[in-house]
Amino acid sequence: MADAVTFEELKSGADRIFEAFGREFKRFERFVGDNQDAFFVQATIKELERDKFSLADSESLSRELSDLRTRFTGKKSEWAAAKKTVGRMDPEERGRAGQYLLAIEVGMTDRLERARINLDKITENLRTAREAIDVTLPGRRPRRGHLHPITVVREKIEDIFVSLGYAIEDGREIETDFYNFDALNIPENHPARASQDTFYTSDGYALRSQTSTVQIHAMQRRGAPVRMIAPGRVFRRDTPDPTHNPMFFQVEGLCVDRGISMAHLKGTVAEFLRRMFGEQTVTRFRPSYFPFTEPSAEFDFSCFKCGGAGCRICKNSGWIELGGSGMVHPNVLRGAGVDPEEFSGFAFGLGIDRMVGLMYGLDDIRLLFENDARFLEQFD
Ligand code: FA5
Repeated sequence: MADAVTFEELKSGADRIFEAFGREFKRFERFVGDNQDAFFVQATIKELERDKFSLADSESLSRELSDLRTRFTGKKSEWAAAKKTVGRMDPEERGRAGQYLLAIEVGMTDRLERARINLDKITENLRTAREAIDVTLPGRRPRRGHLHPITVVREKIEDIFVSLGYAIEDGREIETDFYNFDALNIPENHPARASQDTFYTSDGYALRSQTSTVQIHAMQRRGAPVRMIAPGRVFRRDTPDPTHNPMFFQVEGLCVDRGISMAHLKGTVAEFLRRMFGEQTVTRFRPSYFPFTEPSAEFDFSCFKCGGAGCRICKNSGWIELGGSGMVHPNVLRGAGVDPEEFSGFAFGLGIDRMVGLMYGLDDIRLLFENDARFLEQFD
């Protein structure tokens, strides 16, 4: 059995704890007040506002107050230990000791509780004040977004072709080798696969390297005749530079019907470019090669800036290269279920990003995908 404790010993221990409490509680004293009194809370808030006391201050004080309560009156506190010593006192002293301790304890808990209630009210008030809306203030104007320049140009292209009677097809960005290459007359080991090398998934799919894949889907689904354009994202293993991105946008066009000839192709592309860049625009075709068209041609248009005289945009040539085109190869028609004896068609494809670059005078198309608001906001 531990040594007996005298009343004097217990009293001096309790007094010491109470004094320590008094020192630490000093900073909360101003919150004690009379907890029934709303005026006290309002007056204290006014006073606190003068001291630039914020909601965050009030919240952190509440936490500190709760810590103080635990430290001084909690189960593991020195105070709780002191109370236990009453049991080790002479039974005759216990009553006096109990009363003494109770008086001090009430002195602590009563002040802690009043300060807590008032601090809670103050926190609540400050929170309401912060969330209050001053209806007399002018409204904050919402910032309106705007379309990305690629979307603006894509929509313009779509409008023109819709007015020429074309449907708009949504392609898929992940394709099988069949749609990306085989169906476009690019068998395995054909050198054209290398120039359009793309990204592959581990389970045999590829990110499409051109929108020409949609030609096949469109013919398989709609049969012939068909007239459609397919704008969309394509991917290539190209190293980024001012005119190349590994991800960019193309628009594919396809027209299949009875008796379609190269003349229809030239007329359609020329009309599209006139509507896009103005009546005076001249188009030219140069022989080229694509595995899925025969004959094939690349097309250029007269520079919209200098009208063909030569300038920085057209690199003094007077012409701007835009895309590839040709008559759909009979193998492609056949592979997509269209009889090449009955139908013929033309197709063309162009890159939107470079067109946007030319139209907006960008010297680097990589800027289009850097997501820098300072750059994009210029196209509002
Ligand atoms: C093609 O992709 C063919 N599918 C076009 C076609 C369609 C021919 C239908 C015949 C019939 P080409 O690889 O040349 O062609 O690409 C077309 C356009 O995409 C280019 O003129 C260029 O504007 C754009 N382009 C190509 N690579 C990039 C790149 N890395 N970054 C940005 N634009 C690119």
